[in-house]
Amino acid sequence: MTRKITRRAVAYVVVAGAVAVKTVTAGTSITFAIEDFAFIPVQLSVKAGTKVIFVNHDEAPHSVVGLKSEFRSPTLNNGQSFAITFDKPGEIDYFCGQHGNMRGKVTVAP
Ligand SMILES: [Cu+2]
Repeated sequence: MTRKITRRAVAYVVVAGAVAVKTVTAGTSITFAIEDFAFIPVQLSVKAGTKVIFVNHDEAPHSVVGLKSEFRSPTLNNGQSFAITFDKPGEIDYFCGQHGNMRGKVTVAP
């Protein structure tokens, strides 16, 4: 007897250790948490045109800065958010302006 498995999800999350990769479809938005001095998920693959919203859940202030100065958020205090739409395909590494060891990466697919 065979069993057919149908996957209908348009978004999926793969968690391997501390790395979570999330893929979302175009024209949508996705919210990221900044929590315990980390970006969650730390890696993201999106279709071009996806809006990404970063929300700081920590008491400490954080920010989101493109490694090659692609973008820079203002300082985000607890509960504040920053939204950016990724239109151009490519890989964007980013970090926290207050804590340089906080890193994340977005891959933008065409
Ligand atoms: Cu930070």
